Amino acid sequence: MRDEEKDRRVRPGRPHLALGALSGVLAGFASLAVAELVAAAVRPQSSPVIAVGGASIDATPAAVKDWAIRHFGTGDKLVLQLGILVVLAVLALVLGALAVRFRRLGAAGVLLFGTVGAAAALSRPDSTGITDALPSLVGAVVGALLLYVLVGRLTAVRRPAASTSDSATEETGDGLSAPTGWDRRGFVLAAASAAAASAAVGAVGRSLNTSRGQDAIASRNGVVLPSPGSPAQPVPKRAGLRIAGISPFVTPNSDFYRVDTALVVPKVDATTWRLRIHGKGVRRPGVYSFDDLLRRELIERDITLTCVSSEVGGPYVGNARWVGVRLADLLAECGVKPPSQGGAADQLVSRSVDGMTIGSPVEDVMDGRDAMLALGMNGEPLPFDHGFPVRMVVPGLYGFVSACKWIKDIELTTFDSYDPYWVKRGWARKAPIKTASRIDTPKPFARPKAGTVVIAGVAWAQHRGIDKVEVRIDDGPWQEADLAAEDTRDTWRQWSHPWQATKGGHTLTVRATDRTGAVQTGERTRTIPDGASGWHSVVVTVD
Ligand SMILES: Nc1nc2c(c(=O)[nH]1)N[C@H]1C(S)=C(S)[C@@H](COP(=O)(O)O)O[C@H]1N2
Ligand SMILES: [Mo]
Repeated sequence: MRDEEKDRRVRPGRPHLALGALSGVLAGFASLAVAELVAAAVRPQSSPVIAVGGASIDATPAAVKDWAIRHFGTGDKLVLQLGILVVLAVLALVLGALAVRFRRLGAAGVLLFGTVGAAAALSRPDSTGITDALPSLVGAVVGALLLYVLVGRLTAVRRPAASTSDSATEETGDGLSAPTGWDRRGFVLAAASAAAASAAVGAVGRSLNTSRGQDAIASRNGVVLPSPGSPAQPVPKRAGLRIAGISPFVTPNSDFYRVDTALVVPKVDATTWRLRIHGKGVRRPGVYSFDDLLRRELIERDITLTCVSSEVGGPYVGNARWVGVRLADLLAECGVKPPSQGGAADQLVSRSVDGMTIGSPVEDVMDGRDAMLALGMNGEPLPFDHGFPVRMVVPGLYGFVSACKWIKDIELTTFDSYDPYWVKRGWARKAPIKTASRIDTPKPFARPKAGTVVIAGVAWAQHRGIDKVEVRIDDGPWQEADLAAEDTRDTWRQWSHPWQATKGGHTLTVRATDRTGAVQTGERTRTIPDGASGWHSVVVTVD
C-alpha cells in the first residue's frame, strides 16, 4: 500500500516537465488569443504583440533598425512580430515547466508578462487611455488560470487525507483513478479544449481586428478629389525610356516603397479628421477639416520621395504625382513667417495619429518649393499605407524630415527646443536629399551576352535637378550617359548607356552631377545620420 501510494506521488520527472512546458505554451496561446479578441473591442494597437513590438521599434538602436530595414525591407515588421512570438514561446515553455514544481509561481509569471504588455500598451505615444491595458491584462488572467488548471491535472494524485500541504492535495476527481499518478485523461481533455477554444477565440479576434476601420474605408471611398487649380505639367513623353528592367518613371502606388514604424496601419476617418496648426509665432492658430482642405486651391506636382535608410543603389525611392494643399499658403494664413523674414520658429514639427514626430526647416517649406499637404497620390486618395487622409511631401528633403503620414498636428517651434522622433535616435536634424544615381539594369551578377548591352537606371537630386550622368566600365574613363527628358527638378531622371560588352567579368559604376555642378561623391558613408553617399556599382559576367 505504501509503495503503491509512492508510485502515485508527483514526481516531476521528464514527462511532467515536458507536459508542463506544453501547458505553458497553451496558456500563452490562450492569453494572446483572448488579448486579440479584447483588442478588437478596444483597438488593434492595444494588443500585446503590437504594443510590445511598437515599444521595441522605438527602443531599437538606430543602427539595428537601419539594418533591419535594409535586410528585411518592408518585411521588417513581420520579422519583428515573429521574433516576439518566438521569445514568448520560449518564456512560456520555461514558465510551464516551472509551474510543475511551483504552480502558483508559474501562474504569477503569466500575470507578470501580462503586466509588461499592459505597460507597453499604455506607454505607446498613440495610447488612447487606460483601456489599452485591457487586452494584455484579461489575456494574462485567462492564461494564468489555464496554466494553473492544466498543471493541476499533471499533479493530481490520491493522497491520504492527512497528507502534506503540497498543492497536489487540492486536486480531486478523475485523477484518482489515473494509473500513473496524474490525471492523464483530465489533462488531455483540458489541453485539447483549451487549444481549440483559443484557436476559435483568436480567429474571431483576428477577423474582427482586420475588419476594423470600416468608417475610415467608407470615408476614403467617398473622397472625390476636385481637379487641381494648379495642375502638373504633363510628363514629357521622353521622360520614360522603353528599356526592360528600368524603374518606370511614375511608380505605381502598389509598388511604392513603404517605410514607417506602424505595426498596424492607422485607419483614419477623414470625416472626423482634423489638422491643428499652432505654436511659436503662429498668430492665428487654426484647425482644418478634410473638407476645408478640399475646398482650397489644390496643386498637383510630380515629386520623387526618398528614404534616408536607402543604401547606395537601394530601393527606397519612388516617384508619384501628388495632389494637395500648398503648405506655405496655409502657414502664411496662420500668420507664420519664415526665419529669414523674422519668424520666431525655425522648425516645423508634424505629428501623426500614431505618435510619429517629424521636424522640417520652416525656411525650406516656405521658400517657394512645392511643399504640400498631400491628399492624393497618382490619381486616387492617399492609400492607407501612404498616409490617408493627409500627409506632408516636401521636395528635396528625405522622408524622415518631411513626409509625415497620417498627419494630425503641425507645431511651429525651434530646432534648439525640440528633437523629433528620429533625431532622438541619432539621425540628423536637417537632411536634404543627396545627389544619387542607381543602375537598374543589368542586375548584379547578371550574365549578359557579349555585344551591345544597355546599362540604364535613375538619378535624383530633388529640387536641384540632374544635369549629367556618367558611367564607368571597370577602371576606364567616365562616359556620359544619355539622359531622358527631365520632368521637373523635383523628380528623378532616367538615363541609359549602350555598352559594347566584351567577355569576362566587369564592374559597372554610375555617378550623377546635379544642377549646382556638384558631382556625386564616391566617398562611401553609412545611411545614418543623413543619408548614404558613394557610387553604385554592379558586377556582371559577360558570356
Ligand atoms: N507617421 C509616420 N510618417 C512617416 C514615417 C513614419 O514612420 N510614421 N516614416 C517617414 C519616412 S522615414 C519615410 S522615408 C516616408 C516614407 O513614405 P512612404 O511609406 O509613403 O513611402 O514616410 C515618412 N513618414
Ligand atoms: Mo525614411
